[in-house]
Amino acid sequence: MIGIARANTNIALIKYWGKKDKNLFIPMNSSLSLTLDAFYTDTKVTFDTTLTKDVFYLNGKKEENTIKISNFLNLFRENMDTFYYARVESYNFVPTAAGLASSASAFCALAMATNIASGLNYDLKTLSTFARRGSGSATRSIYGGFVEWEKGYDNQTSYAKFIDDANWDIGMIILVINQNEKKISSRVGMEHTVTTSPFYPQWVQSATDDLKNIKEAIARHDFKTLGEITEHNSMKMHATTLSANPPFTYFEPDSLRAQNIVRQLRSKGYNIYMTMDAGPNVKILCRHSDMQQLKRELLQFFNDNQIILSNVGKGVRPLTEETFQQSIQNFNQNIGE
Ligand code: 2P0
Repeated sequence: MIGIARANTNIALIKYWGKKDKNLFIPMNSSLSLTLDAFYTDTKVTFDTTLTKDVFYLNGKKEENTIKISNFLNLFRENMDTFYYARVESYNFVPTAAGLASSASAFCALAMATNIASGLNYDLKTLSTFARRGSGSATRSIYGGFVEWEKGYDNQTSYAKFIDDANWDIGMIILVINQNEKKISSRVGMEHTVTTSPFYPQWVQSATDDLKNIKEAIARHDFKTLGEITEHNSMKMHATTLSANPPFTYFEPDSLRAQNIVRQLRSKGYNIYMTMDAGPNVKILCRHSDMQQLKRELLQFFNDNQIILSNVGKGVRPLTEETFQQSIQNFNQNIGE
């Protein structure tokens, strides 16, 4: 009746941008991501016969609104013989300064913890279809390294596929531009784009071609092509927001400044490429062996706390009670600093 899990977050290199089915979270196009080691969520789920409603503690604090969590738990409860309410305790190790969304790691960790607590014990492929229904990007946090989310056409066929462990000198640097909450959530932004941008059909076609080409580049460990496709795909996604009606953008003045710095460093010979999501931060895909030197270069333009280095992360995994308790201690110590 107890399950504990850790899931890392992921950054899409081929973006998920648009839903075909809003209820089932079936995307318009398949996507591909890199799982990151630096950010993760630890979650414990306890089904408890003494509870009269679901309770949710986030980072040690009781949350009043449990609707999203309860709806998600119901997906599992529909398949259980007996209905139990649950206590969900979740810790997000996504530095507050990072300004990154944590829904990918959050729903993936919740999916695995609930899977264990319920005794349903679905395999990873099926588990990814559950994670998907919390948040689309959570589908891909099931595995480590490079992961594809195969768009599929119904609940069973839209799932995560492991592509490659990315163990060939790959790293990512997150440049924190702004940690404020984004004005237009990705959920709202993508729907507005699907319904109003005349470029949207081209996006779907182009992302499909990019996915095929990036998988070939990954298979032959061709970092340059991997990076070029990543950067171009991100810019194309952002071009659909500028062509929506009314238009909008996630770029901020400092995002453009960061983009120019990336181009400048590239012209100095660094093998680096950028990608951006539904927010102002810029993520740099780089060689792992260049990360420290790149950090020194970036410190000329950014503060130390704006530069986060990340290794490649692992897939979702169970945690012991002991590790979970240690994790809470670490969390509380970091808050106290
Ligand atoms: C991605 N993003 O592939 C894309 C690129 C943002 C830009 O997935 O509505 O929080 O919960 O399925 O997963 C962020 O959107 O959206 C996202 P929902 P989600 O990473």
